[in-house]
Amino acid sequence: MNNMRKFQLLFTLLFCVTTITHATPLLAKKSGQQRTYLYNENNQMTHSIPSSGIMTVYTYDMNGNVVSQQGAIAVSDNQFIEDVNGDGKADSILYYAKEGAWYVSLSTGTQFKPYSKWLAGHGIGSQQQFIADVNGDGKSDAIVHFYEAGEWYVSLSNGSSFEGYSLWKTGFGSPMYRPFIADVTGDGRADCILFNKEKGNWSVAQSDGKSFGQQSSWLEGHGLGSHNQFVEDVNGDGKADSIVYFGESGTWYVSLAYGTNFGAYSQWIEGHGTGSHKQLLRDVNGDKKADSVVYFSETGTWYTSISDGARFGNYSKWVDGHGVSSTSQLLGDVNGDGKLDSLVYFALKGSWYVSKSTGRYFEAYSKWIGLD
Ligand SMILES: [Ca+2]
Ligand SMILES: [Ca+2]
Ligand SMILES: [Ca+2]
Ligand SMILES: [Ca+2]
Repeated sequence: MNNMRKFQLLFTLLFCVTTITHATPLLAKKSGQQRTYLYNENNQMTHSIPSSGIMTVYTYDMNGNVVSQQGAIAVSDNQFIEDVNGDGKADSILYYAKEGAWYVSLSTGTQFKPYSKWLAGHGIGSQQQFIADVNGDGKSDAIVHFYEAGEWYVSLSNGSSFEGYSLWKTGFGSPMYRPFIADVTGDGRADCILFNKEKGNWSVAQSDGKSFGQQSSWLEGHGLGSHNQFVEDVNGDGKADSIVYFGESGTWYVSLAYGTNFGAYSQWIEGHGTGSHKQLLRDVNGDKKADSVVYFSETGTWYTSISDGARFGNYSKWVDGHGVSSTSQLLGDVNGDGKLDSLVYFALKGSWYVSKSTGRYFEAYSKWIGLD
C-alpha cells in the first residue's frame, strides 16, 4: 500500500468517526459493504436496529462525499394503508408504540413520499390501533383502544396532521373482546364494534361524529370458535357486515348489516384459504363489495374470491411471489382507482412493495418507499 493510499484510508476512517459522532451518516459504505446506522428522535445513532426510529440512509464515496440519500423508517409496531388526507389515494401510516407516535407517508399515486410525524403521545399502552374515518369528512382518523378500561380515544385527521386526541367512549371493551372500527350504519362515520370470542356476540356503539354512543347488541352466536373475523361491506349497500372465517375448512360465514342489527348468518364459500397465513377482506375489483383474499407466506401467493353480493365466487390466483418473508400484508387503494391494491411491508428495511389491482389480478410489484 503506498503512502497516498494509506493517507486516503486514514482520512476516510477519521471522517467516519467524526461524522458518526455528529450523527449524520446512517449508512456508510466500508470496504464496499453498506453499514447501517440508525438515527432516532433524540439524535442518537446506533449500529443495531432499534425498536423504533427514523432511518435515513447515506451512501458515501471513498472521499467521504454523499453520493445518495434515502429516507425510511424502520421497525414500526403497527402499519396501515388508508387515506388520511382525503385525496382518494391510500397513504402509509406507521405507529410506534413506545412513543405513541404516528408517521404518515402520503401516496402520490405512483409512490410514497418521505414520512412525517403527524402526532406523538397518542396510544401509549393501548392494545389496538385503527385508522378509519369516524367523523365522515373523508379523511381517516387515528383511534386507539384500551381493553381493560374499555376506552376509545380518537385523534381526528385535518389532512396534514392528527389533532389532539379525546376520549370518545369508555367502559366498552375487555380482553375477551376483539375490537373493530367500521361503518355498520352506513352514514359515512365509522362505528366501534366488539366481538365476544367466547360467545360469538357482536355489539355496536355508533359514531355521531363526536363520540361513540350507547352500545347495543347486534347479533348473538355468530362466529363462536372462528379463527378470524371481519367487519366489511360485502354486499355494497354502504353498511359494513360481520364475517367470520374458519381455518380448517376455509369456510366464510356472512351476516349482513341492517342498520340496527346484523341478520342471520349464511355460508358464502368453503375451501377458500385453508392453510393460509393471512386473510383479508376488502374490495379489490372496484364494485364496492368487499372480496375475500388469502395469502400464503412461503410462496407469496394471493388468492381472491370475488363477492357478488350474495356469495363469494370461485377463488383464483391473483399474484405469485409477492411478499415472501414480509412482515405484514395489507390491501389499500394507493392509486385511487377504486380497486384495492396489495401491499407488503418489510419492517427491518421500512420498505413497502405495491402490487396494483387490475380488477382481475395483481400486477408485478414495485417498491414505493424504503430500502431495497
Ligand atoms: Ca375523519
Ligand atoms: Ca353491507
Ligand atoms: Ca368487489
Ligand atoms: Ca388501486
